[in-house]
Amino acid sequence: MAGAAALRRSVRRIVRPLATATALSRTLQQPERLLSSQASPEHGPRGAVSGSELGLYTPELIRNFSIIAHVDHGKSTLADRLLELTGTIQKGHGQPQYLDKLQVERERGITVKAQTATMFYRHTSASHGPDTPRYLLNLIDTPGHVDFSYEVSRSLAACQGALLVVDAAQGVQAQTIANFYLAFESNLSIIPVINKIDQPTADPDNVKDQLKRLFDIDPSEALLTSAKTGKGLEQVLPAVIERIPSPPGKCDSPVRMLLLDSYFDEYKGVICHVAVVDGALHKGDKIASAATGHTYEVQDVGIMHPELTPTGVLYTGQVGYVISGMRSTKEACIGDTLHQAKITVEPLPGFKPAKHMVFSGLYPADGSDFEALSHAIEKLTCNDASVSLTKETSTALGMGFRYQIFACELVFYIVFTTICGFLGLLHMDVFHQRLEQEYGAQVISTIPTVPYIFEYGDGSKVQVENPAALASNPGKRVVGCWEPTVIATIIIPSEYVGPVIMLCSERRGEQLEYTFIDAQRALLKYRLPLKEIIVDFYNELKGITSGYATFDYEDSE
Ligand SMILES: Nc1nc2c(ncn2[C@@H]2O[C@H](COP(=O)(O)OP(=O)(O)OP(=O)(O)O)[C@@H](O)[C@H]2O)c(=O)[nH]1
Ligand SMILES: [Mg+2]
Repeated sequence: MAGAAALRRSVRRIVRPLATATALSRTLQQPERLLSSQASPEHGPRGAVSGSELGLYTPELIRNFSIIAHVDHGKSTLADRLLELTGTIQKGHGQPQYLDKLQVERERGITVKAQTATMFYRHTSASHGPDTPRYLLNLIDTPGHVDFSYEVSRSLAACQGALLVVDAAQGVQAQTIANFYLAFESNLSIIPVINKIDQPTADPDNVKDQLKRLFDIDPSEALLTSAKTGKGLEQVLPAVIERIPSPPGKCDSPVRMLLLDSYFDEYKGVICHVAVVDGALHKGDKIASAATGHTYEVQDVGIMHPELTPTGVLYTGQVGYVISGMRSTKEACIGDTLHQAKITVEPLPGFKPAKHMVFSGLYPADGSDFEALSHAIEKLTCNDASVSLTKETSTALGMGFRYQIFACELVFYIVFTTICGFLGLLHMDVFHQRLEQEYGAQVISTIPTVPYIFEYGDGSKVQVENPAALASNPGKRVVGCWEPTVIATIIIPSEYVGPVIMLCSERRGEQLEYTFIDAQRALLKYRLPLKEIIVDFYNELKGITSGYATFDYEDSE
């Protein structure tokens, strides 16, 4: 963990000057319809927003922010309240955690996919008098579970700030730390929000101490809220406007945008989520992909308000969607730079590719259904690009994808297996559930394995996910073998430290850190072989700590 001095140096708490004179004068030109939309939500569900209205929101009047936290600390509920407060959705309409749209999210009560929503908000500050400026705010609700931290890091690339939500009763947990550092390393302005203050066991002062001790966050910066009762919520959006910088970017340059996410819609085709960094994107424009060089014509463009809302244009600093006739999500490389066709632009930094931690073979529950399963897997991976697919064949008997070959009067079964790489066990579980619910495919999967790397005497290396894939007689000597390891962060009440240290030692763990984050709770960091944690480590950890442990891990490379 970075030292307090480094943190102090780097944790930026940017208190933005209120809107500049230019921004204010532009705001005053806004039509009355726009100025009044907060009170009477004409930008309600599916409320139309025209391109000329959008054009009034210059970068000084835009704020892009994510909501990040440990699992269940109330991110999606807070997002609901902010959407209601701005009239983007109607209070009491729709389901709680509105942005959790997948069936699997609703059933499990967790977010697995980051979701963007654009809101319009009039900032009523005493310094503005009656001429209160309106702002365009892009909120990204992110998942809290460790398996989906890739979603968080992608979301943060479209933001200049983040609301770091912490449960007032549970305090800082393992993913609070992981997500804080993701935001911190992306140089975002971080606004701490201590949520669930309505709970009888809430102890906001203790949480403030933890934030100070762990992240050097000044206690006076923390906002105290209850997303359930609505208490304290009125401070959130003013803080977003005042403390988060507006997006940088050149309005008069050719369009350049970052491709954040994509999914396939049966009727509309591939829908890309983009953050416009420079210039403006209009319907009918010709754009090109920096990764593939392919060119496309923009057929539809708009914002998520909170559903797809066509505007015909997106301006510098805005986040929205583009439909451009891509036939498959494979053409929409996440992290790619899309830009005006026929010109050369500097590609944006993009993202590190998702790292697959767990591999498992998928078989149809009904052995004859392999084609349907193959089709379902292909379709689902169009909407979850973080799953890797490898087709494997072997001549063992099995229930997998089978074809009969008659030769020399013997019957061989060739087993066709789809080996899928997942970001973690929950990701694997969610993928299975989505296959079943969205595509009606019943699957059986093999016990998850991790990839091993073997090095031969001639210097060549091979990575295998399945021991059977390693040639038994390769004709050269194996001189080295590596297994993947992770850095695990565990937060536990101090009385459980002994059993947890014992568990980590049994699992071949190497202790890296042991500190106390307050009088009652300890933080342990271990380097652990990935193989030791993928099947039952978390269950055992929960068992020996009466459910109190929180656990997060990241690839140790
Ligand atoms: N008492 C109380 N409960 C809350 C509050 N905010 C959220 N909750 C509850 O906490 C639970 C989790 O809320 P979510 O909004 O789904 O949490 P989340 O952080 O989005 O969860 P993930 O996306 O799965 O990480 C739900 O049962 C909410 O009703 C609050 O301020 N007070
Ligand atoms: Mg959520």
